[in-house]
Amino acid sequence: MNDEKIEKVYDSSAIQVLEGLEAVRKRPGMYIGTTSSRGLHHLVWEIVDNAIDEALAGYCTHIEVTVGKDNSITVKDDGRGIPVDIHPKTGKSTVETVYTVLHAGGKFGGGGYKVSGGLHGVGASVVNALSDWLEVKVYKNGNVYYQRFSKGGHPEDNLKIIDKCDVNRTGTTVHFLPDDDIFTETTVYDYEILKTRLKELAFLNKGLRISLYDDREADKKDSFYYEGGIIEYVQMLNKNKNPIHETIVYVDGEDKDIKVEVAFQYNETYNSSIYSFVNNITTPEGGTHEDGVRRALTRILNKYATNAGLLKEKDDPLTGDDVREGITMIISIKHPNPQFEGQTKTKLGNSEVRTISDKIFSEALERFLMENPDQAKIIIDKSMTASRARVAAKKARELTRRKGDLDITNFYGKLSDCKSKDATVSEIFLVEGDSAGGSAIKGRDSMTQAILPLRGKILNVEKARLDRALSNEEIRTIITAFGTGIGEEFDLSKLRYHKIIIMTDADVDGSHIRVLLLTLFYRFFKPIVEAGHVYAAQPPLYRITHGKTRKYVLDDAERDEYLATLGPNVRYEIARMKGLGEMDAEELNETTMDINQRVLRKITVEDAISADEIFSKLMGEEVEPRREFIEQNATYANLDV
Ligand code: 1YM
Repeated sequence: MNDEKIEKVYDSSAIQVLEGLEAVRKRPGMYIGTTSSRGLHHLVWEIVDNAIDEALAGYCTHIEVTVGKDNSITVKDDGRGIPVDIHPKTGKSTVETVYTVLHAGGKFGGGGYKVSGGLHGVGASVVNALSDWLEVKVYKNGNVYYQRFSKGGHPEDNLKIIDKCDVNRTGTTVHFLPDDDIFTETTVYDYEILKTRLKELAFLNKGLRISLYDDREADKKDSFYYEGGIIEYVQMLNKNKNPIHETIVYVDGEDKDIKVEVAFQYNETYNSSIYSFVNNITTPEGGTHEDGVRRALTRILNKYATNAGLLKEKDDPLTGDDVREGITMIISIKHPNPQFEGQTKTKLGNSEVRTISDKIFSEALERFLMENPDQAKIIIDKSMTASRARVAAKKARELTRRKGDLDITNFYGKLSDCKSKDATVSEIFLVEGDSAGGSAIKGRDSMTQAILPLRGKILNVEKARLDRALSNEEIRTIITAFGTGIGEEFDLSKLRYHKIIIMTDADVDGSHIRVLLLTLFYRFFKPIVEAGHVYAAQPPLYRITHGKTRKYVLDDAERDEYLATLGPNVRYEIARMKGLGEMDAEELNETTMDINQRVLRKITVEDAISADEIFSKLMGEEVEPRREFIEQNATYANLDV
């Protein structure tokens, strides 16, 4: 009785704090975006961000992340340790304040800005709110300080000294278990997701060691340390792309508290792979940091080429596309107050950054070109070849655009279009082989389903420039059918089918064709993939017949699951399905095309850098990386990143 009264009287501030965390538990999506697997991993990034900030401040050299047997997460750093003194505003230790007050992050403690932080950079208290329990240990002043919170961030006790340690030892260790009342979909951590991002963070923060351990599996660990930072990042990305000059150009500068780092190197391919980051967060939509660097690249290469007499007066100036052909570039800036805009809030808006990144990059680039005339010439030659090819491609493109020049009879002979002109309900099936194509035409719903049988080989566009791609019959047909145009004229709103469905056999040839098509889409129609219009049909592997019922299942697991539901006395028959070409129209419709029964797999590009790496590995010149990849990913499932 008495106890209860005391608590109510003097602990009202604590109650307010807990209400704050309660709000996070009520609407977790507001704070971490989603409670799916992505949200679960987001908890790790929030804690790692605080350790990265400590590294950026110059105090932390090693961050260790461990996945526990119970899928708990431990993040450990060797920084200064979160301050343990009483915080003037809350009357609690700073540790407790950081872990129980919403948005506590950089507002507390002295000086230094918080530069890292994800899209929902909301900090440690949110992780605490969404955890079953969370423990913080701080090594500082020769003491080990400890505090534990449970069920949504309730402190079990005050911050206490539990042990002594070497006076020179400092750091913070946070251990937490995500709450399965919140993460109802999954509480299992994916090692590969953690590994990919931690590796990226190590590339972006040179000299910082980041280690990952997995207690769920013996000897599973990785450690990342890049002395050269983004230089080594470019080196890795270009590994399978045959660089055409020796030096990876590196630029590092700072102006008005904004740090700009750029690294690039040209390779033999015809693609441009430019990846930009702000405060360690990827900015796939680009923004002012990218604009400044691109602008400077075009201007300086034109200036140098003209002065060096490589580009003559009669020549067209090099365009942005020309100078970006075959470039691999990382742009990483650190900004104390970034403003994000764009559809997915991943585009940097701060206008002052355009001038700053232009200035820092152009001065360094000019110096590099002056000091390395041999490499400068290689780069200018590459851009000038691109320029000539662009003119040729324009002519070829006009062929696909101007109906008069396209072999219409041939085109319509190939495409069996659907009757509907409403793109949102229209689908196009790209079908491997003529005989499957024939069955698909008979088995389709002609109102909404168009069929394009693919006869010839699809050209590998990883090894061909736009002009050559456009001379390929199959590719021209696909472009014409899609309706969007290509290159500078590409217009997503003109897409004639909102579902593009790749229908190939479940064998090696089938996956080869699928990879070729995906490479084509990824390199030439990326927005179509990004907008989620591309699917892979999944023909079933088995047909199970019992009585009058026919059931199609995708794989062994689904077969076993279904058979288990039949009971012991049911007589059934299992047939392994043939290739697409051997199915008749009815079978094909029933199993792969009927919108009420079929299973489609959406192809997404979650992570452009991984996709780029995978395509260059799979489709590039080098045979060894391709063999390695195929051996490691025999089922190809991983490409659906
Ligand atoms: C495993 C997670 O949180 N490390 C960490 C956090 C902080 C500091 C050091 C720190 C910051 C400052 C001064 C400062 C934080 N401190 C605060 C706050 N690792 C992890 N390491 N001294 C230590 O920013 O001035 C928030 S995070 F607010 F207390 F300063």
